Amino acid sequence: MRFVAIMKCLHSFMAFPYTTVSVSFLIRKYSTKTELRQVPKRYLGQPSPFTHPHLLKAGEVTPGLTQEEYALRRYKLMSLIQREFNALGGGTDHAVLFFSNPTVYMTNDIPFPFHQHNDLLYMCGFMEPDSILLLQNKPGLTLPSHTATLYVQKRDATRELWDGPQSGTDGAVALTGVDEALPIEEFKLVLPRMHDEGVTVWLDTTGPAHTSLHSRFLKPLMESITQGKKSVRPTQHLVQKLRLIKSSAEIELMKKASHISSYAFIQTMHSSKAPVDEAFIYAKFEFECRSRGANILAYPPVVAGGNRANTLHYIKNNQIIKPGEMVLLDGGCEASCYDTRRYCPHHVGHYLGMDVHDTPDISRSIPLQSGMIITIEPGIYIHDDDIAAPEKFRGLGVRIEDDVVITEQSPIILSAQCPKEIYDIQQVCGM
Ligand SMILES: [Mn+2]
Repeated sequence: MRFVAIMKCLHSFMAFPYTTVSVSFLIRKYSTKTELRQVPKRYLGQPSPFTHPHLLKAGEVTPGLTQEEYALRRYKLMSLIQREFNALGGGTDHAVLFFSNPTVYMTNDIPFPFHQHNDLLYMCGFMEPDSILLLQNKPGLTLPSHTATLYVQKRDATRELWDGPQSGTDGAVALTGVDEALPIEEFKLVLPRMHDEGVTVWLDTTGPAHTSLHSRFLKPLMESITQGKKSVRPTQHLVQKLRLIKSSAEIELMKKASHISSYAFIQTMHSSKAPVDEAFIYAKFEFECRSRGANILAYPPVVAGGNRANTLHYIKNNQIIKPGEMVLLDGGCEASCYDTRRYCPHHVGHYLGMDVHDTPDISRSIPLQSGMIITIEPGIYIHDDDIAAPEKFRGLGVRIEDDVVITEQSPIILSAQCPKEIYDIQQVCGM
């Protein structure tokens, strides 16, 4: 049995310690100072430097990413907003909103593991559901000077009994370094301010991330905005512009993640001998990733033996791989294909980051820039009933994905350690 290794799950491995690059000098330059508050000495709704010192250093919000880094992201967003708004003209009051994801339930009251909305996560690192991040200009001051307020769930003993500790307002503000954290119920108090003439509301206009928060808070706001002819502007293209270019700290995270996933591929190849159940390879790959510090596989991997590799989203992973068959192992999932060439129904690359298909609205035709991470993933897919193809190639699907950091000098190939040459794969598989 041969394996074709495809790496594309780097975004999901974000929870491990590593060296961070300080950007505090930039913060001082922009005078967006963050004063380090004492994180409460108790469990929060997410790892903190107090409870998880093996994951986070003091001042880090999420592993490897400091309060300064998050503050700089917000500063850069407000700068982009200011620039865009100057070009359009208009008032001076701005409110920028980011909604969390809701908890999604598998059945009745059993929740799936919570995944935060990536834009809110990118802007402040807060990982609890039912929360809102509000950025607004300071009264009388123009952007990018602003205040950041998190609206979070109030701590509730009954809820904590069932769902575990919550950060509360004190935990949220100390961990993330935003200016203020308030109970989510108080968000309704900010609505009257936004009702005032001249407030421009910025938010992701692609659809409600959180339907219940949306109907509680956003719908009345949007209705009043429409009536009052106040303006609503989209943020998604601005956030994607920021997320496109990775910081040194983000690149370090991706490097670490690559080492873990390359090692997981090698271990999985090494210990899988045909005949073998696709489920075994799935479980082995996940085990090897998670046991080395990976957080979670964000999407079900594709483990497709033989002709099943031609089903691009094959995730059933429940068939026996026979001796002599190839298997395609894909650590993530794919978006819809747009390239319709006969044997390569797939793009040859995309941006990579917090999402497998990161910053999807950014054109793939723009020049490469330092700090981008892209994939290069040539593939060939030949169905078993394709009589135009030589018989020996029918029922074969191969894709090899490399993940590449663009720098001012040579590119860094994050997936370099993953065996891809036929000889190397045969060695690892003991063939
Ligand atoms: Mn890919």
